Parts: sequence; structure tokens; C-alpha cells
Amino acid sequence: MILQITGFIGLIHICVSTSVPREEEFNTEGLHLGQVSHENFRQNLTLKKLQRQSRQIEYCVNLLQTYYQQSQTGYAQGFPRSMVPSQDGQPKLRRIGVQGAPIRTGQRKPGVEHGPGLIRSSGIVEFLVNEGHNVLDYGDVYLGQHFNGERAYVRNPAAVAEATRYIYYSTKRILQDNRFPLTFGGDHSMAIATLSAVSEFYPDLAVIYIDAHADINTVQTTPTGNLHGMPLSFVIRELSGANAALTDFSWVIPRIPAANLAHIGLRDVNVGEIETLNRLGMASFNMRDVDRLGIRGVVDVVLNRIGGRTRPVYISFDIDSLDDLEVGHTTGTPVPGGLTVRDALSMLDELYRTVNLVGFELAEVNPSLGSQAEGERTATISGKILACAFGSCRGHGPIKPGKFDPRKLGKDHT
Ligand SMILES: [Mn+2]
Repeated sequence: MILQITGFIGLIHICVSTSVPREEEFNTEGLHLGQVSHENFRQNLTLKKLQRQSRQIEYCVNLLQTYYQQSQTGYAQGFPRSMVPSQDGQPKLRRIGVQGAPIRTGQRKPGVEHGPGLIRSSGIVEFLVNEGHNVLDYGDVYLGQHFNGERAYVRNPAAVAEATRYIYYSTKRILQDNRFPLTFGGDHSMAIATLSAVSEFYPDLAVIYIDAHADINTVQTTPTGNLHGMPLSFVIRELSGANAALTDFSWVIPRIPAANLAHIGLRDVNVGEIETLNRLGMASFNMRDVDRLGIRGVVDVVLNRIGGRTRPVYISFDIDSLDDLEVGHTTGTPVPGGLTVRDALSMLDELYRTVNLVGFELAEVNPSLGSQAEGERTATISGKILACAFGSCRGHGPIKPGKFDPRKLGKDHT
């Protein structure tokens, strides 16, 4: 009891002494962004100050709630690298940092900025708390004040560069708080930010990119000029300089070796992208591979190819990897012939048991394009996919990690 009271007072002290400078630090970095004039900034300072104060209060309340959850579940603070060691019969309990990335300027269709809201409406955040995880919701990231409509080589370069830079700082902050970044999108250009931050924090990072599209177009190969089809060309080391013409993105440092990244679910890839994938010899698995090997076979080969059993693994999940019959019109670029929900759950179930997962994002959920019923179904699907990635899969409640032995898998099928 005395310990708890001491901990409580200590926590309030931490709230007052550390959260405020952290917030200042974050905003100071943000203030250097973009070409917004000094006048504009002065006008917005009061509003920003108010927003900042309310966020600080929210942050403290969240911390207190988290402390209460911990005192209930018996898990102490301060485990390194987002993960609590698994215990017999218990799921791997994690320290999770949730953020919404309501970016929409990476493509043309309005509504994807409401994706984080739709995903949250599934109740996933509360679910993860009830499962015993230590969850802190950082809210939706502020994306800056650039307008839509600029076109230089690609669509809205300044707006996307500013927004992704804010998402980059926010993701970095979650990592520095020793939390597992869980990001709700937003169009997939947000991966420029999340992959930059996570690969900076984990230099040995492997990435599994689940998508109908390869998202690896460069300034030279993009047929549409939409930046949501280009994020990987900014973060893959071998493609350094490919987008040098886009000077707004000079802050992005490509750190991920092509050999550490795999695609799953491809079925709409353009000629320029195929050339890039082949030239870099990337582990890209399309729907034909899923048909031939089965989803678990694909996961097995992917993990062998990218060293996923020994490296920290980040998953970027585009909802359009799922079949259009599953998600209806709740995504901007639905493609027929994709993964079933069952494939997705089976895949994440397997990955949860096999790899050291250090971050997850769900992109391209757009509630404005589909019907009410399609929106509700996509919310349900999103919640199930996310729950599965955290070890609570398909009605079995929390599943026991560690029972699966990767050595018993067959050899590489390719
Ligand atoms: Mn995508």
C-alpha cells in the first residue's frame, strides 16, 4: 500500500516534470517545418498553446489510468523495448502507444482522414486494455497547415512532407517512451514517417508490407502522382536519391535494406514497380504465391527471406490487401482477388507466435466511400486483425505464445 502511494506521488511528479518539456521539445521541432510564414505562426500560437495544454492534461490522465491498470494487473513499468516477457499461459503483454495518422493528401479521395475514427470505433483500444496491455492513446497527430492542390512532379508534395514529418516525430516519441507504435491511418503515405522512425530506432528492422499494391513507385515511375503509392521508394536504402527532385522530403533518410522487406498480397503492380522489385531482388509475394503456398507457406518463406525470426519486425497492413468482397468500398483503391479475412487472421496469428513484433500500422481505411453496413463490417474486420496481431485471435481469447516451433516448418518452398 505504502509502495502504491509512493508510486502514485512519483507518477504525479513525473507528469509535472517530464511531460511538459517533452511536449515543448516535440513542438519546437515541429515549428521548423514547412514554409509557413512567421505571421501565420504568431496568429496560431495561442490556439496551439491551448491545444498543447489540453494534450498535457490528457497525457497525465492517461498516465494515471495506465498506472491504475498496472496496479491491477501486477505488471510494473519500465520493461525495455515495448515488450513484457511472455509468461506461461499469458499473452505477451506490451506497452502500446496508439496514434491516429489522419493523412489524406497522399491520394485524391476524401474520407480517409476518418480512418482512425472508424478503427477506434471497433473498440480495439479498450479491448487491448482489457487484455492487460499497457496502452496509452496519443490521439491523432497534428498534420500541419499546408493546403491541398499543389502539384510539382507529384500531388501535394509539401503537404505530405509536412504531415509525414509530424507523424515521424510522433512515432519517434512513442518509441522513446518505450512503447510499441500502433498507428491507425490515413493513406499509406504515412509509411514514409512510421518506417523512417521505426528503422531509425531498430537499425536491424525487417518489414512485412501487406498490400494489393507494391507502393514502391518513384518520381520517375509513378503513373498517378499519388504519394500513397510511393512510400517505400523513400525508405529503402538502395533507392536513395530516387526522389531527389522532391526537395520537401530531404529530411527522410532511407535506412531499410531491400533484403529486409517483403510484400504479401500483391495483385496491382505497375511496370516501373516490377522493374524495381526485380532489380532489387525483393521478396515480393503476390496472390498467385498465396494460392500456391497457402498463406502460412508464404509467411514461412517471407520470414526466411528477410531474417524475420531473428530481427525485430514491423508490419504495415493496407486494408486493400483484403479482397474487395471483404471490405466493400471502404478503401480508396479496392482490388478483386485478394486475401480473405481468414487469410489475414491466420497470417497474423502465425506472426504473433513466431516473430518479435515491434510495431504495427493499419492504412487506407476510408469510411466515406462505402455504405454504413460496409463501414461497420470494416470496423469489425479491423478490430479482429489488430486483436490477432496482439495474440487474441478467433474466439480462443488470449492465445499462448511459445508453443509454435519454427524449426518444425518445411524448407523454403521457392
Ligand atoms: Mn498501400
